Amino acid sequence: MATGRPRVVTSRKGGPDLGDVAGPFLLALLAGDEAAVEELVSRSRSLGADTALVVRDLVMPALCEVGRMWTQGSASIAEEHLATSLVSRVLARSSGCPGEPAGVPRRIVFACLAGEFHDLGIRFLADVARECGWEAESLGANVPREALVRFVEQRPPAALALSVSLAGHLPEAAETIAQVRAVAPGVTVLVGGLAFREDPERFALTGADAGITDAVALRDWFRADRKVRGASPDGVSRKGLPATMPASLRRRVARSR
Ligand code: B12
Repeated sequence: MATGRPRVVTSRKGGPDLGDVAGPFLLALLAGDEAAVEELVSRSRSLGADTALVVRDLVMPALCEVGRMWTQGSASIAEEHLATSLVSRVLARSSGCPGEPAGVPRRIVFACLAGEFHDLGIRFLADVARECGWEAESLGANVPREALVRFVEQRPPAALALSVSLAGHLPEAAETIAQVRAVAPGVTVLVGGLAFREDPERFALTGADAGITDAVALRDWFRADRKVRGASPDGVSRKGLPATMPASLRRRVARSR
């Protein structure tokens, strides 16, 4: 396994306080009450929360609680599945408009490694990326290593974001990242997921460029990247494309990264 130290980006406090919404949100989720879940998410948005904050302060605590109830036998697998699919549907419907990119839009690919079925995190993170003006592609759960490496080689993104929930998948993460580096050395590799939230020291086992703890930390990483690469004051991007060019045209011209 690689032992390089990735930069670790953690979540900062701040933003609207969703404390009053969190309890009702969990209850609505457990009851499978989609209308109530939807109403609570839109209430959070009207308080000023973006997708990153909704995920960190509403969805994560609720799903952790569902997981705890599941392991204690007070929620069934069916109730866990109901909560997972409900929250995923509501968030997909309610996520904010794609943000304006700084110059040429950058592309990020999200994936879960072979054997990893916890893909809910990357579904939400793809929405966070779009709100931050990135082009996001999500390959979903259980992506075979060979297929992932070939995909990145053929269509190298600016960033590859790998999600690891189970610590047993860390060797697979390290091997995948090593192979990605061999075929696409310019790609920035990010890792995150429950395995690292349990023990941030594990970031160092992967060989990634950055370890990112949650949705808000990822949003902040995008913001920092934007500052570094923002369009120049005359509105001409680093690749010489006018920042005002329509997004669809810009995408066609600058397809690769
Ligand atoms: C839903 C769920 C499932 C669903 C997943 C559905 C889906 N499509 O994702 C299903 C039913 C498939 C499932 C299966 C299993 N699960 Co499960 N599951 C959960 C549960 C309840 C919620 C997970 C979740 O979605 N959380 C919400 C998301 C948003 O959080 P997240 O994934 O961590 O992502 C956030 C951050 O980590 C971060 N992030 C994540 N990835 C990345 C990547 C990058 C690049 C970045 C920057 C950030 C980032 O950002 C996200 C948003 O903030 C948890 C309970 C818990 N405490 O987490 C158990 C849990 C994770 N599961 C567990 C287990 C054991 C299993 C099974 C082995 C059960 C079994 N016996 O079959 C299988 C394993 C399947 C596999 N091989 O992957 C354990 C793991 C224990 C451990 N510490 O290893 C948990 C903790 C339950 C428990 N308490 O025992 N599970």
